[in-house]
Parts: sequence; C-alpha cells; structure tokens
Amino acid sequence: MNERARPETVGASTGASLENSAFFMPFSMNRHFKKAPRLLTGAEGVYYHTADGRKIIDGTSGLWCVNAGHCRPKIVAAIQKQAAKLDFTPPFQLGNPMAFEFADRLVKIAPKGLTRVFFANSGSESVDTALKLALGYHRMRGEGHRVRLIGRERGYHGVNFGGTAVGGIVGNRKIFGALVAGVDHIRHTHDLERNAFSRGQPKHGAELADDVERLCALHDPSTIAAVIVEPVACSAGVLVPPVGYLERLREICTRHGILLIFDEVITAFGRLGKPFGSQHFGVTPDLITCAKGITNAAVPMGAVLMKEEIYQAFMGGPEKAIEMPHGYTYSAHPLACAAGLATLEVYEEEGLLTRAAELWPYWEEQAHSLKGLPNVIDIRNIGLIAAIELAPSAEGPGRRGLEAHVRAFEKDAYIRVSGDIIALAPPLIIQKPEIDRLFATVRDVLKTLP
Ligand code: PXG
Ligand code: PLP
Repeated sequence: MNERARPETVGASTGASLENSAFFMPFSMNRHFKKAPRLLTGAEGVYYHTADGRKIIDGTSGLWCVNAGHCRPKIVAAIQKQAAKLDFTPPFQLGNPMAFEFADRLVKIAPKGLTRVFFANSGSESVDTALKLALGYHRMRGEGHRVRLIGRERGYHGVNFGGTAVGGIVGNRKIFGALVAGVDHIRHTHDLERNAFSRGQPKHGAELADDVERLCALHDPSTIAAVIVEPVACSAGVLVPPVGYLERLREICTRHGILLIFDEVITAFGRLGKPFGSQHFGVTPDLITCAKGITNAAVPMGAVLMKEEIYQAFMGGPEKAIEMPHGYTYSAHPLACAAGLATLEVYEEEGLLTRAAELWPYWEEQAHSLKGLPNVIDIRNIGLIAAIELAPSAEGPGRRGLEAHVRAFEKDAYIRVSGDIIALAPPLIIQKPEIDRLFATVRDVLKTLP
C-alpha cells in the first residue's frame, strides 16, 4: 500500500461506526451503504486503494472526471504550491492572473469560435450559468420574449434548479415540485429495437432532432431561448447520438435563432478522442458547459465557453456597470486555476486529449466481446466509453445493476451503473492489459449474476 493509501478510517471500513454517521450521502442508498460500506482511502493512476489494502481498477474515472488518472504528481504539486502562496481571491471586481491565463488556454483548445469563458465550480453550476447566459443574451439583444428552455428526455444537466428542470430523468425531478417555468423537452434517442449493438454512432434516429420543430410549432420559435443536450448522454446510460442527429439539431436551432448548448461536462477533455466532443462530431454549439476533467477532478471547477457574439451582447452598456449579474464566491478559485493549468499541461505532455481515438478500436472490440453473456441486451460504445445494458431482473429495475456494481467491487473493479446499465469510462491513461482486466472482471460478474 502506498503512503497516501494508509487509512485513517480503518475502523470505519468495517462499517462498525458508520451506521449512524451524520453524513447524508448524495445520490446514494444511505442505509444499504452504511451497513456494508465500500470505502476508498487512496488512489494512484488507474487504481483506487481500499482500507483493507486492495487495489481497485477505476472503470469510470471516479465519476467520469479523473481523465489523467489519480493523484498525478504535477497536479498535486501545483495545488500544494498555490495553497501556500495565494489561497483565495475575491472574483468580483478583483482577479488573480491565473484566471485570465487559464481562460485563454481553454479557448486555445476549444472549438473555433468559442472565445470567452465564465467560471463556475461544478457541472451543475455551469449548466445554470449557461441557461442564464442564454436568457440574458436574448434580452440584451431586444429579444426578451425568448424565455423558454428546451432539454431532452433522459438528459442529465446536474442538480441545480435550472439543470434539474431541463434534465429528463424522472427520478431526479419528481419530488421537487414545479422546478422552473417555461421548460419543455424533446424525445431521447435511445432505440434498442433499431440500434441494439451499434458500434459508435447508431444508424437510426436523426429524425428525432425534428422534435425541436414540433416544440417550435407548439410554442412559436420566437419564445424559445435555447436547446440544451449532451452530445453523448452519459448519466442516463450512454446514449450515443444517431448519425446526422446533432447536425440536424444545429441546423434547426440556427434557422430559428435558438441558441444550442452542448453540455460537455463528461465529453470534454478527451473522452471522445478530441479536446471537446463537439470537435469529434464536427458540430459547433453556441455555448459549451464543462467541468470534471477541467481540473482532473482534483479541485472542483466548471466553465461555460461561449461564442464571441454572446459575450459581446453583454458589453453594450456603460463601462461602469456590471455586465453579468451572476457569479460564485469560488468562480476562478486560485486552487482550481492552478489545478486546471497543471492538468492541461499533463494532457498535452501525454497526448491524453487524443488518446481515446487511438484506444477506440481495441476498446470497442473488448466491449462487444461481452455480447452473448446472460442478460446482456445491448452493448454500445463511443470514444473511451462503453455501456452494457442488462435486462432488469424479476426483482425490479436496477436490482441487477446494483448487484453487478457490488460484485465487481468485491472482485477489485469499480464500475458505475445507472439502473441496469453498466457504464465504463476509465482514465485516458489506461493501458491495454488494464482494459483486458477491466472487461475480464465485468465478464466474470455477468456470468454469475442472478
Ligand atoms: N451535466 C452533465 C452532462 C453531467 O454529466 C453534470 C452536468 C453535473 O455536474 P456536477 O459537477 O454538478 O455533478 C453532469 C455530472 C453518473 C454521474 O454516474 C454523472 C454525473 C455526476 C454524477 C454521477 O453517470 N455527471
Ligand atoms: N447564501 C448566502 C447567504 C451567501 O452570502 C452566498 C454568497 O455570498 C451564497 C448563498 C452563495 O454562495 P456561493 O457564492 O459560494 O455560491
């Protein structure tokens, strides 16, 4: 066990003292977990370390965020140094030089035309920021009647009110009341009947983008501010866009003066073999939200990238006025900027932003080799992402998925499940033998699942 992995909570790893812990775990089965906790105490590269001394292969990059692998020395050192030098700067009316440098560096790797950056502290905050930027942009241009926001069924845009409202996961919405007024949704693109076992983008479904036209006919395009989608919907089970779908969305939005927002919280920073997913698909949105891999998850951070004309729309008033009445105490936090700059260096030095493109064919073969195993009803992949969809068990939806997650952890692999869909997206530094090991464990688990 390495130095960092030495547990301070060995007692807790037995679960003995956890059952009544004050910690209300987010998005977790609190009571189930606290009875038999799965605790991580260290990490390095593509592995987590557990309190009982096991090395667990990280099949989902933490939560799709540790793209360069865990505890990278360069990033660790940058954070340590920054913490000792300048811990915090107020981001309102003051600044730290790194924020400006980091924004300029991000723009250099972003899709052409996205020239300005607004910082937040998470994907959720980035999404709510982007929605407010879209509304503000229209208002500034004298189109304040564009107030509607369109999301997509099965979309995940974080957990703040705006993101929950445009999101399309029923379980995340149903207990939180009316959310935000004026939101509507297009249909999702998941279609196992026509597209099961697709490799890369599925063939069928481009026409689903025409759902935006349906909502334009219903509400009138002049009332719609923005459409937000994930280029690949990851949280809700890896829904890869059909061939031609994103292009069609782009065309419809442009034609109606509607802003197109790509939520790239997961697809940015190399997951699809390019710095941003938009670049892989060759479709440029008006705004991009990102987070997670922006700092390799070592310090929380999120960002919204936008086209020049959006930024300029806010710059028309008097110079001595605040152009955008929005921002967070921790926007452009020095530790996040330091981590982000070091992360970009690691990505660049190791070619990580394009490595998924190299690994893709091998990854795809390995993933699809699980076809034919019990209960596997679909396998899909794109970049360094794969999903294995299982038929729900007789006990109900999600039970088989949960069992797969728990059994894999016992066999030293961390795999994320969304209902009965296993989602794999390891750190971009993963080597082929480790890919083999990950899929061998998933294979073992699938063979024995009830
Ligand atoms: N947008 C997208 C597309 C995301 O994937 C968020 C926004 C919210 O980001 P924050 O940083 O506020 O969590 C996300 C986050 C999963 C999983 O298991 C995915 C996310 C978060 C937690 C779990 O699929 N994505
Ligand atoms: N609530 C209160 C009472 C505050 O004073 C602030 C910030 O000053 C916030 C919420 C927002 O916090 P943050 O800027 O960290 O999002």
